[in-house]
Amino acid sequence: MLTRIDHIGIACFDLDATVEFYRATYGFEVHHCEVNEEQGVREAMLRINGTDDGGATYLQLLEPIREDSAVGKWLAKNGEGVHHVAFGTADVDGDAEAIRDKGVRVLYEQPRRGSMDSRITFLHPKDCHGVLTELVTSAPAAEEDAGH
Ligand code: V0V
Ligand code: CO
Repeated sequence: MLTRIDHIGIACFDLDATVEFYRATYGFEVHHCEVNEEQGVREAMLRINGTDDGGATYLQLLEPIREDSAVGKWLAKNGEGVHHVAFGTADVDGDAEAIRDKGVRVLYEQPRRGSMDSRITFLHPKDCHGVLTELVTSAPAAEEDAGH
């Protein structure tokens, strides 16, 4: 079950400048920063608020590290802006399967590694009324699942 918004992914050309904009304008601080080689991004998570399932809601600022990455291609075509919306779930595997059964293209056969050791998958934007949609199980929720 999708229970919350985990993050909004925002594509930018210059991560440091964009981080500074969010800090100076709204007071949002960087909670976590990493390079995800597989996804071709350098990213910063700005934590907006915690949630009662141990997760949180973030803004995810994304700078491509390769022109041919998903974010690099998107930026070249569209410029900076909102790139994807991510819903949080305790069970990304089950929810992805259920959504696939409804005829929506799930881009990965198995969830892959996301920010902060989360497990993520994506739904094709053309099947979601133009919105690239991500499903996320955060690391604490993933550990609880494994313990059950
Ligand atoms: C592409 N399209 C989009 C879109 N990206 N529409 C809405 N939002 C987006 N972000 C549209 C595009 O305008 C085209 O429509 C069509 O889809 C095909 O796009 P394309 O430019 O030919 O590109 P493709 O097909 O090579 O790739 C598109 C997909 C790709 C969605 C398949 O971007 C992908 O695999 N994305 C998932 C991975 C990802 O985005 N990683 C970066 C975030 P027209 O022009 O034909 O009408 S990593 C992340 O979020 C992490 C690590 C995390 O949260 O932890
Ligand atoms: Co994301």
